[in-house]
Amino acid sequence: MRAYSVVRASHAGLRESLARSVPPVGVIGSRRNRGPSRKGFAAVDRNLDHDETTRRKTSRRGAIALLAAVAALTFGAGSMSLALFTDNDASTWSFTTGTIDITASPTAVTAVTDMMPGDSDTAPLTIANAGNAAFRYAMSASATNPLGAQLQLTVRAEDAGGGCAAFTGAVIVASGTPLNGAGFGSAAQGAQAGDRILAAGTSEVLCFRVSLPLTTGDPFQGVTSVASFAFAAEQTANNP
Ligand SMILES: [Ca+2]
Repeated sequence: MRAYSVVRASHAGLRESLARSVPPVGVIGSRRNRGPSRKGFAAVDRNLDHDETTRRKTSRRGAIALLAAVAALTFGAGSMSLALFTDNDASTWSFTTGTIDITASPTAVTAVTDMMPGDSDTAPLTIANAGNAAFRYAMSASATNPLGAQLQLTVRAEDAGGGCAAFTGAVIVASGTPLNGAGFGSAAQGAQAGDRILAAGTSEVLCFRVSLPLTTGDPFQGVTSVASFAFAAEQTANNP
C-alpha cells in the first residue's frame, strides 16, 4: 500500500501540475500514452481521471471566470473614462452703441406780432443732451425774406441768476448780427471755435433776442418772415 500511495501521490501531483497548466483537451488522454499502467491501478486511475476531470472543469471555470472578470474590468475601465468629471462654461459679450441726441425747446417760439422798428423780443431756448454721450454742437439761423435781411440776432448765455430776463449772460452771438445766416460754432466735423459742449444728460439755456432795427423802412410794413434755428451735434469721443 505504501508503494501504491507513492504512485497515487505521484499521479495526483502530475494531474495537479497538468491542471494548473490547463493543457489542451487532447493532452488529457496522453497520460495513457506514457506507457502501460499497472492493471491494479485501473480503478484508481478512473477515480483519478474523474477527479482530474472535475479539477480541470473547476480550473477552466475559474479561468473563464478570471477572463470574464478581466473583461469586465477592461470594459469597466472604459466606462469609467467616459464618466470622468467634466465641466464647461461660456461667456457672452453684448455691445450697445451710444447715442447723440440733441433737443431744443420749445420747438416753436411764440410768434411775435405787430413788431415795430426798434422792437426786440427775447426768448429762452433750452438745449439738452438727451443722449448718453457727450457732444459738441453748433447753431445756424436762417430767416426767410423779406425780413431775413432786416432782423438782427443776439445770443447770450442765461443770466447769472438763471433765465433771460436781464439778458446779461455771456455773449455768444454779438448784437447787430443779421438773423439770416447767424450762428455759432460749426457743424463741420471736429472742434471749431464757438462749438459748445454738453455732457450726457445735461442742458443749458440760451437767450435769443431778435431785433428790428430803427432803420427798417416802409417797404417792410405788414410782412412776415419765419426764422429757423438749427442745432447740429456731434460726438466728442474720438473726435478732436
Ligand atoms: Ca464741429
